[in-house]
Amino acid sequence: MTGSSWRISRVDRTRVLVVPDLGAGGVPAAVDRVARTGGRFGDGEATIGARNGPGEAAPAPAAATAPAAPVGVGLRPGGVLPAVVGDDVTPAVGDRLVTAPGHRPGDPDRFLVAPRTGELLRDTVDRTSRSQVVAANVDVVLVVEPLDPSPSIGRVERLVTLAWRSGASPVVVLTKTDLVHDTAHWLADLAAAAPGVPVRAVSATTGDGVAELLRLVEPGATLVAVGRSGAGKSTLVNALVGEDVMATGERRGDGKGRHTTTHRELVDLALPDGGRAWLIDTPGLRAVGLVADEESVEATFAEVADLAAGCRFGDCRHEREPGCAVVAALEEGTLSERRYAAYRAQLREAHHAAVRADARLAAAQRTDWKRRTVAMREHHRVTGKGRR
Ligand SMILES: Nc1nc2c(ncn2[C@@H]2O[C@H](COP(=O)(O)OP(=O)(O)OP(=O)(O)O)[C@@H](O)[C@H]2O)c(=O)[nH]1
Ligand SMILES: [Mg+2]
Ligand SMILES: [Zn+2]
Repeated sequence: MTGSSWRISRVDRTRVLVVPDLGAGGVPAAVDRVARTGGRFGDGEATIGARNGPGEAAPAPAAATAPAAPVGVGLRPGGVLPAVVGDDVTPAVGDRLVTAPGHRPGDPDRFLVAPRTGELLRDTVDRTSRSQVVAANVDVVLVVEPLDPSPSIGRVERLVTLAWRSGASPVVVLTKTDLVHDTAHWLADLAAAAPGVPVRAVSATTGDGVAELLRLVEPGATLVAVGRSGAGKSTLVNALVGEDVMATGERRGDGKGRHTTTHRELVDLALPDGGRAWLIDTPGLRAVGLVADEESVEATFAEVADLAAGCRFGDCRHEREPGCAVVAALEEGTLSERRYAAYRAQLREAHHAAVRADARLAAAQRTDWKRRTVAMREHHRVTGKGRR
């Protein structure tokens, strides 16, 4: 007998809402194996998937199963849940929870967070705290950017880097094609700003391009929509799902105003071929603080990284070094000044983020050391040791 697998669909202050998981094939997932150690099964390992153990009956296809109502699971003090492996974790939307065989719903201690395959991170405004997990276990990041008002190529480049960093694949989705005349040139510009990344244009109003986008989705996949407020993320989620599952905002000409979506939410997505997938809607990002590394920046600027391979010096900074292939391309005009500047800016930011992360780590270690020193003094006071 196996336990079951769940996904976190929403995180509230004191609890998370969980829904039954769909495995790799988009069918309900069971926990293949949970190794028990002593009375707790937190020390062992769990593998999760739609695959069945030997001799087990195949689960019913998800298409035949109505999406079950979410179940509330209380959080532990500090807003954490126990993990399958290691310390308690702060849960994120998209996290997989596993339950042991014989689990009774409503028994919170029986839910354990499975190891994440990836995290979509954003930098927090408060730079002393760590970066925030926007979503966990994501396969595809939909970088949603409106065609009206005009797209910001820089914002798309930053979100694409964020996506690469998460271990997921980005897809750029240009929304509101019904409001503009010329989509073709934007499609070309954005394709050049994200080499190797699919770029699609849709209108949720007319339904244009929605079916084509849906066809890209693989059964069992987890998608997350990110982008500025008013980009049309929730409207796109509703168009893909074919039902108004998320509230959408009033359109304002200036694109400003209050954020409509205020929480992250995972919804069930029925695919045309009968499979199912997951879709996470998120609140609009005010500014995109890059939590990036050099590799994810170089994935976004793949053509610049290719050029850099031709520089005379391996540690070329592409400034004034002789034999620099990047500067040569700039002079020839095959690389644009804008693209070059954006590449340099992202690299700089990735470097600063790394330095900040190191500083945070050092600060955390100092705090821990202080705590232990205080605890040690307390101990001495109580036992009288070392106080003569
Ligand atoms: N004409 C047109 N309007 C659209 C389209 N998609 C979205 N909108 C409008 O744009 C406005 C913002 O859409 P939302 O889906 O709420 O935007 P959002 O990205 O979810 O915004 P936040 O939740 O604040 O982050 C709404 O008034 C939508 O009706 C589209 O394809 N065409
Ligand atoms: Mg929204
Ligand atoms: Zn160079």
